[in-house]
Amino acid sequence: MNKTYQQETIAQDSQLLLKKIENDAATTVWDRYQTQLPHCGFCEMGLSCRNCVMGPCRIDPFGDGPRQGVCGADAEIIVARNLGRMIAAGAASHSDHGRDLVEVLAQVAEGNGSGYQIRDTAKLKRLAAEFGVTIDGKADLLIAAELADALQEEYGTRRKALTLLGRAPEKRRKLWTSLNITPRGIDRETSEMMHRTHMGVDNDWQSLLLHGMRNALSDGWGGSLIASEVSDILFGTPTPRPTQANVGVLKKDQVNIIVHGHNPVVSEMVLAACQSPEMIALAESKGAQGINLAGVCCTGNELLMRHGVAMAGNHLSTELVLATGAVEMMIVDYQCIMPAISQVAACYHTRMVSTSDKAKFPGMTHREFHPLNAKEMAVALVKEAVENFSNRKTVYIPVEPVAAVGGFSVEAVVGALGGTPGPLLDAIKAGKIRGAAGIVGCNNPQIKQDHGHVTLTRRLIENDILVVDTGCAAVANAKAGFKVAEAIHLAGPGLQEICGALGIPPVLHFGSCVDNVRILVLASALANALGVDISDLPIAGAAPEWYSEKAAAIGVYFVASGVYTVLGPMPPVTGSMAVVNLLTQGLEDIVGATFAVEPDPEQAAVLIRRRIENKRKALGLDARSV
Ligand code: BF8
Ligand code: SF4
Repeated sequence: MNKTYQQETIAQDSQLLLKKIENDAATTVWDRYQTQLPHCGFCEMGLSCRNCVMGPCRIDPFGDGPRQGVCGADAEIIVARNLGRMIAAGAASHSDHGRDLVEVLAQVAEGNGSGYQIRDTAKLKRLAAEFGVTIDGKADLLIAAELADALQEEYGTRRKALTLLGRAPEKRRKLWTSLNITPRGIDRETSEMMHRTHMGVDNDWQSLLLHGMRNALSDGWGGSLIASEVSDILFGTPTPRPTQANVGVLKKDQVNIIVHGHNPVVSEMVLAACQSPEMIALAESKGAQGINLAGVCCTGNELLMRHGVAMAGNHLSTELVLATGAVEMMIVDYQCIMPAISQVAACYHTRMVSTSDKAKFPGMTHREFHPLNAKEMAVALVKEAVENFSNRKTVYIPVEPVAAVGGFSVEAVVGALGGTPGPLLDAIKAGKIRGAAGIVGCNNPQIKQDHGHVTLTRRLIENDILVVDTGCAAVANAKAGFKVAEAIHLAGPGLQEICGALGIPPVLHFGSCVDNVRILVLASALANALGVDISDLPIAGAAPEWYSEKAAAIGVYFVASGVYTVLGPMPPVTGSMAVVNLLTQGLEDIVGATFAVEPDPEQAAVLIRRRIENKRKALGLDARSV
């Protein structure tokens, strides 16, 4: 009973709440993880297949068991097909999220978007121009209508290339053309992956993996990029603003509402309702001091980026925040919401509400949001949450929140630099900043919560590598206190000097997981300014604690775009050494970047530093030995 939970997580709030949950006799993701051990070795290696009903089949990699499935698929084919389907699921998730935003944009344009509006008309016009929509003399809503139409077409376009590839460096685009992996319609690439991986279609593991890159690129330069851009148009392009992180952002004397999921369409409306004078007055009439909205996971990141809304936790904290007994309501949209979460909520007074027709959960009340009803629905939910305040029992908020700054869109970063990426390039050329790393992705109970993110980030910034982060990695780094200007004392002397002069932290919050495209767009801008390819830049990516299919898609579009990427957890590919060798070595000659897998963040930092110094050397810049 004296367990300290230091093996499960480095986050103090999580350790204390795990203890509380143990006393409350609820179970968490960590308990369920233990019940699954040992994991199936065939599945871990990617060697099991259930793509048809002649199976399921598995390949025995070591013993005298089968080397082929019933259809004859061998280890290479099965591993490549399984990886392909992971990428397809991830690309589909981001892209469908993007499509939902485009539909809201279309409704706003038609005058049906009650409560939604165009917040960034400059970006609306920029994106419209990229899609060939004429903007001169047109009203904003007409531009929005034509842009929404063009974006909807982009999902199923018959054209040979996605429009937003125009932002990628020319060398990269030529490379994609020569490899025949230029992404076409967003839906097409995912649909084609499902086709290729059906029994009896693509049985060449290399061509399957090439299509995996094409499918992932349709996410990174298509679905996710549309999601990020349209979110900015509808809700505003982020600018730096102060916020706070960890479970201490919950307030003992206020009604606490948590939003969980990914799509800002619901959470933005909930925020507006929480800020309405009527709702605040209602809360006060119930004895609360106000209404406190906080986020978890990526819908939290969306609100944090645009409004400074505080972040209660990342993926592995989503159940724990409920154990505070301080949450009146959790409102979810979709993705990364564990179906067991209502079981934890049932131990407390928290109301659980699902909002999307495509994401329903056991133990949740379903209230469907549409652009037409969103405003009223959000008010009704907030009212219900306020009324639930009186049902609170014991409240346990065991920590104080940590200060952070969020909101670093590419526009904000370039703005802070004086309007061009030039000063950043100068700092890189002068060696004050050695390079940059994107640290992204999830938590995973296989890895001590936040340990991978925080350790890797610490080592990189102390070696003068600027870190930009997204998703649950970004929340881990906020909880660790890396995201305030004062954190520059943790950085090496060069990074300290540059960040100090600009008044920015050494770790920049770039947003949610779809916002990984902001990293691609910034990398492209740097490469274009230098007249080189993305793969020539002293940059790297890392997903130290990834778990999801979406993270697989992100990793693959990073690598296919030329960004060397270090994964913490091993993907299920070790059943085929041919696939492993291609992903970790062969891709260097094909797309100029590879994956590495390194669960130890100290070693991952060495790999990234080495990569960055090698790229500096190749560019003729000074290089340190690592
Ligand atoms: O899209 S980082 S656990 S919350 S998948 Fe999920 Fe992973 Fe978090 Fe955001 Ni991204
Ligand atoms: Fe077995 Fe082949 Fe069917 Fe997969 S596709 S389950 S390997 S028969």
